Amino acid sequence: PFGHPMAQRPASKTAPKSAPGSAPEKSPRPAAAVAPNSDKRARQEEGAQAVALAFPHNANKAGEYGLESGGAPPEGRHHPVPNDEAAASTVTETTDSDKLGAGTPPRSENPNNGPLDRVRVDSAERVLTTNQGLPIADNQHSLKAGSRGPALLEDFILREKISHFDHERIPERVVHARGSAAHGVFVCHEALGTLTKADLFAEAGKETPVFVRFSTVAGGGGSADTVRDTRGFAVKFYTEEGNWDLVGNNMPVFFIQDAMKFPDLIHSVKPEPHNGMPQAASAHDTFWDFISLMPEAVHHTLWAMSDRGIPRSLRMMQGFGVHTFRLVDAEGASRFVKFHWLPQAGTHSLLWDEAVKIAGCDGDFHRRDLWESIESGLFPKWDLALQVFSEEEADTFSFDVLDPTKLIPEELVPLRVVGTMTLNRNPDNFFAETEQVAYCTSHIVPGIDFSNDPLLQGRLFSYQDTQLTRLGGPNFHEIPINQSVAQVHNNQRDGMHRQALHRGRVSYEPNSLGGGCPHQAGVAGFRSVAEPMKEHKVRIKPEKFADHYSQATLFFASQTPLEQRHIAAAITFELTRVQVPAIRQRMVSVLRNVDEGLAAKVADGLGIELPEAQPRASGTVVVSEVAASPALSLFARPGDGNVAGRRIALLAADGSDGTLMAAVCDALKAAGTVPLVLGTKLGPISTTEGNPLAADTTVSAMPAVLWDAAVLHATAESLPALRANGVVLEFVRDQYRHCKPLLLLGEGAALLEAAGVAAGRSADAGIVVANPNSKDKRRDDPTQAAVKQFLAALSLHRHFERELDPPPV
Ligand code: HDE
Repeated sequence: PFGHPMAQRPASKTAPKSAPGSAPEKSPRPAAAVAPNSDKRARQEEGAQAVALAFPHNANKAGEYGLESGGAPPEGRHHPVPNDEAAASTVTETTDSDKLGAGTPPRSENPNNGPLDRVRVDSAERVLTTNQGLPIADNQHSLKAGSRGPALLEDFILREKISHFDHERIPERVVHARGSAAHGVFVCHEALGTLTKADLFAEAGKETPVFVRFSTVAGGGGSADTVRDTRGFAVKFYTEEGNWDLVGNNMPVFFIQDAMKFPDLIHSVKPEPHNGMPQAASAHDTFWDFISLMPEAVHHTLWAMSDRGIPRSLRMMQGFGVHTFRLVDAEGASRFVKFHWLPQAGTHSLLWDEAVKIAGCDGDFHRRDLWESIESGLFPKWDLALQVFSEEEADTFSFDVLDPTKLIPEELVPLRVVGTMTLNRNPDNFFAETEQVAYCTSHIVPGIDFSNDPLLQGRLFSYQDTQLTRLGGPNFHEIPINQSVAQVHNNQRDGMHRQALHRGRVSYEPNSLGGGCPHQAGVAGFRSVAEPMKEHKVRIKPEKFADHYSQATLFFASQTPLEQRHIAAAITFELTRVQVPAIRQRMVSVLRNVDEGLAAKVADGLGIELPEAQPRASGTVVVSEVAASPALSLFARPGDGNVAGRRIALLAADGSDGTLMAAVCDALKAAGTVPLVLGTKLGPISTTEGNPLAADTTVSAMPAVLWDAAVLHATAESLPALRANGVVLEFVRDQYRHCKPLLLLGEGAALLEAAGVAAGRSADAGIVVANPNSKDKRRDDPTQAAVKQFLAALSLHRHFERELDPPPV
């Protein structure tokens, strides 16, 4: 009688399907109650007595004591209840109605854990109602004493509507408030049973639904997407054994080593409390004051000041679990692991000048890019890679794997790709899904476990705690986006907004009256790795945590010269914004321990002498195992070079060559890019040859920063007007300055020159010149060849060989 819970579960019932358009079929009602309630009452009492008798004592007790038995908990004792009445809440349970349904629910089922379809609402062909279902006759007027009279308190319809509106907002996330999310699927490539018993890695081809939210950290919910910041990369896997949340970032390390410092860090970067400025920016005194006093933060700070802090697209970011976790196999043996997400589109970034301008003209740049790429079927994909290593290996590293300010160079532990995640569906509703999703690092599944990283340990408390305020109570797991697809059965009850109607009278364990259910799973359930501990209870860090610089040095040394220049420029910019000279000075003294060249460059930009280097917390200078790790450069992962979805501006003005433009446009479309005609105003553009062109948008509405590349086309007829238009010249200058591919058609080169790009400069591989003579009748072939070359240049993303500081335009 004490079988496995799965054995007792009936085959799940599917709701009867009704033909589209027809009224939903009613579920069959049971025949009228055959016995009077007194018979049922008797059966309930008999059943309760029988099931209680099956538990003469608590057979699990003996297994609760002593280390050995405590390590392998017994499965909870359980027994089937003899009849429906025995576990019923009420003997009138089978009374049915449109509201109650057909009586007893399927035994052992929690109907909340179904697909989201059960809560999706479509109001087509429906009248407007109040929240109580009352049809509303008039949605235009409040109830008044006469057409010119005062509104009446009686107007419950107005009050319900306004009152709901008044409470539409919930507290935004204290960090990561600004985010964008999508649904998708994770597919496992190979069975990983030898490493982990996690259900989502059980077999090749296994699919697990996911919901992924990307975010910035510092800004409020309405802040711009392209600010310099770390990006959140949070993945909720809806596995068959419960939800697993991998709540990571787009950088593999973090600012601090202990959760105790997180509120300090966040208070320092948030708008300063006296004047509420600046929004979504670290370029201010309090941030750098804190960072320069916390040398362990310098490694992450370099990542944030690198181009990783201004990604081109959420689709083009790596993701990292940051902390060391554990993989646990069926025997309970565990290995350490770091999680990595590798974007198939490669890692690409914006330029700072571009990021700043985009923030002004499209604050939703990343959100829009993610939405549009999914809507157009260009589904973003990431490979999941693992770095798996033993505790013995970990002991040999120069750093502590529990220190979240350290990464594991791929030279020490290579990446192993184990699956692919595809984001293929935008949410139905931003608030219900993206805003209400609640990620918690404590949402874990059997086969994965935590390490003792002190930052992770603090997070295990924080996320659950923050949802209580943000989502209004302890039942946030019942919000549809947060519900697991695995069955949820426990004895937690009540609280704000409880959805589930728990049947029966048992809400405690052990019990005999519910047949012992829900019962503990024993070794089949989640068990923490039994790690031996014999330590003092202390507030202290391990010694290896005291090395704050070796990996910052490694990171900087692993960047290309271009990336190093960008890091120096970003730090110089941010410190220039800092008002207190001593803070600038202190930060440069930190940088001296990272890289003398970097410190000197920043000091020069700030116009200060090099200060003394900071004293080190560790007596010895730790040197990283590897002098440079090329994988740490953004250029290490150019991606698959796919140009599909890239936005290309075709600059046109009265007098353009319509035939040529149409041919180029067709060729670009054939490659999957999105070419649009960019005019100086909307409306038809007359052409010298071919049909008039219709401008899709204008240079003022969509400035250069919103395009991946441009086709600069001019004819003798159109050139004078284009050359005389400052907005057009600014467009051309920015395209050039931001190192984007340019296709010069006809007199395009003259336009480039008018924008201030000297002829000699326009020779890099990103500037493709075609068809210098627009009267050349054999131009088709050269044009097609040029388009091909232009697309190849586009697949490289940017042409940084052009970049100079200060820029020539
Ligand atoms: Fe978070 N973090 N965090 N964090 N974090 C939150 O949780 C916190 C840390 C990260 O899209 C909050 O639900 C503490 C590291 C992401 O909804 C909060 C500490 C990493 C998201 C919180 C950290 C992250 C959050 C705010 C140090 C990368 C957005 C709202 C001990 C590995 C998730 C919320 C989403 C959100 C606390 C450090 C990533 C307050 C205390 C390290 C991606 O609970």
